Amino acid sequence: MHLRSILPGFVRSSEASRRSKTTRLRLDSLEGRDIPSGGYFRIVSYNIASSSGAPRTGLDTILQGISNEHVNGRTEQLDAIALQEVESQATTTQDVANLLNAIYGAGVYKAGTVNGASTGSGTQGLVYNSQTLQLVGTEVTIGTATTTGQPRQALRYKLHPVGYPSTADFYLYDSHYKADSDATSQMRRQDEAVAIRADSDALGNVAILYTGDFNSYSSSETFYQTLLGAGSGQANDPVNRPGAWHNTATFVDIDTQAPANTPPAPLTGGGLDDRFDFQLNSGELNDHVGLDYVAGTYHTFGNNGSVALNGDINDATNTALPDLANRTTILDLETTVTDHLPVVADYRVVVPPAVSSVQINGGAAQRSRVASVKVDFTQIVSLPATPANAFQLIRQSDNAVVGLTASVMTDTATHVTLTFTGAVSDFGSLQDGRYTLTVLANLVSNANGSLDGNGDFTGGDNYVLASDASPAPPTHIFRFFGDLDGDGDTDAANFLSFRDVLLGILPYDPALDFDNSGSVDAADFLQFRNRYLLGSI
Ligand SMILES: [Ca+2]
Ligand SMILES: [Ca+2]
Ligand SMILES: [Ca+2]
Ligand SMILES: [Ca+2]
Repeated sequence: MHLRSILPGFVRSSEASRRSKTTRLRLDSLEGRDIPSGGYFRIVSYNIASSSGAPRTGLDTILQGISNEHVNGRTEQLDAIALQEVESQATTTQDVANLLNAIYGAGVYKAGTVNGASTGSGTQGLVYNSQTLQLVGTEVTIGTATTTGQPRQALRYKLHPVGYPSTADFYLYDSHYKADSDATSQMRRQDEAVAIRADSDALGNVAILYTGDFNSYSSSETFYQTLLGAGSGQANDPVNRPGAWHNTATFVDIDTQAPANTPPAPLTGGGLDDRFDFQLNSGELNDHVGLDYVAGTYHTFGNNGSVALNGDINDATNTALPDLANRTTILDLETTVTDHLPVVADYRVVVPPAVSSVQINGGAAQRSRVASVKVDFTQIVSLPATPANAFQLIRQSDNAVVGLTASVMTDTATHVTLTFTGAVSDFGSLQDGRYTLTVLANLVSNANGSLDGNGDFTGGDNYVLASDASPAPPTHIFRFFGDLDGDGDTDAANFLSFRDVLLGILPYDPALDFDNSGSVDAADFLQFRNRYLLGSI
């Protein structure tokens, strides 16, 4: 039939609007979430025995090796180094930052500023990657340095992972406990542990790392048990192998001192027989929220247990660091740079799953027939047995609930395509109207937590996409039959397109096939006319 016989005077054509029918593709996506790469942090505790000044030659090669080592399959440029036995922050600690900056770029690594009081062997210090960590607030000294009690003040830092909310912040204590195994020295270690726990318990339930040279001989020592004692600052030992560590073959794989039998003076020799160096953590580093310890990553750099008790770390039997081309250079340097080995562990900010994008109609601009909504998640997620139950699509004008069918596709993340059935749909399309999509946080989760709907890195809140009342630009979910260009109206330009399809000038367009019959015909035209006369939603 001829169009004009259906509705004389209907045609309001112009060549300009005719040209405007160009098909466009549009991806309706959320604003990008600025997630720093990986969210991983590699932290080292290292006594560099340099309290008289500059670090010894080769420390930079060891630190670079720590960054280059694959741990759980990942390399990670060092994020923080808790140093012991530095002269001062302005000298030795800054020297270490400078060594790293010579490798990784000027200004990348920064040093702390506060020196702890000391009765000998210098103070501790912190070097951190300023691109990944910020030092927050004041650096705090803990305890009093005396010749009868705690010999050196501990240092406490608060660090903020760059790009993440403050819920990922953590505290780092850096200690150099009293050395030696006699009863008095043990009591002096306990003095420091008591001071640290008084301070850390007062912080409340926060993420804490207790790092340093603990000079410990056995897990039964009072000071170690004080650190592991109940309370909000309670420490966990990721190694969790209690026993008499000193000079015991079964613990050689976790020993950190001394890496050489006959090192250059004044370094301590005697070979590998002590577990002196630690990174203990609080429960908040194991709670799947904010920053967490990455299980299985805690290790002594260069020691995988292949060196015999009291051996040298560069012994020919050592099989550690197989992925490093300069492994023998590094193992040699570990016998001359200092008399301790670095203790390394990886941490990561736990990012709960979120919605990365929503595609309406596969990204097509048209809102004439809206037959699918695809929800892309940032990660693989668990959904209910009936996945559609995790989604709600509601028409705003009357709160009518759309019947949903969900088809789930999984690759490196979960993708759910929703299609429509029931009373609020017409032949597989949403009915006319504006809609609100909700993804229910309590039904979408994985090991990183439940859905983070608003993208603030804290899970447990629904994702809500409510179509704007005004259609320009129409990035949200609405349907108005005939709106082939998705601008919220069915207007003259849309009519020209419809007419050309109806007359066969343009090929069949399923977006204009109201009843999904396979043809665009008079029945579809009547539906089109109704919307054209209304104009817009
Ligand atoms: Ca945590
Ligand atoms: Ca959230
Ligand atoms: Ca339109
Ligand atoms: Ca039809």
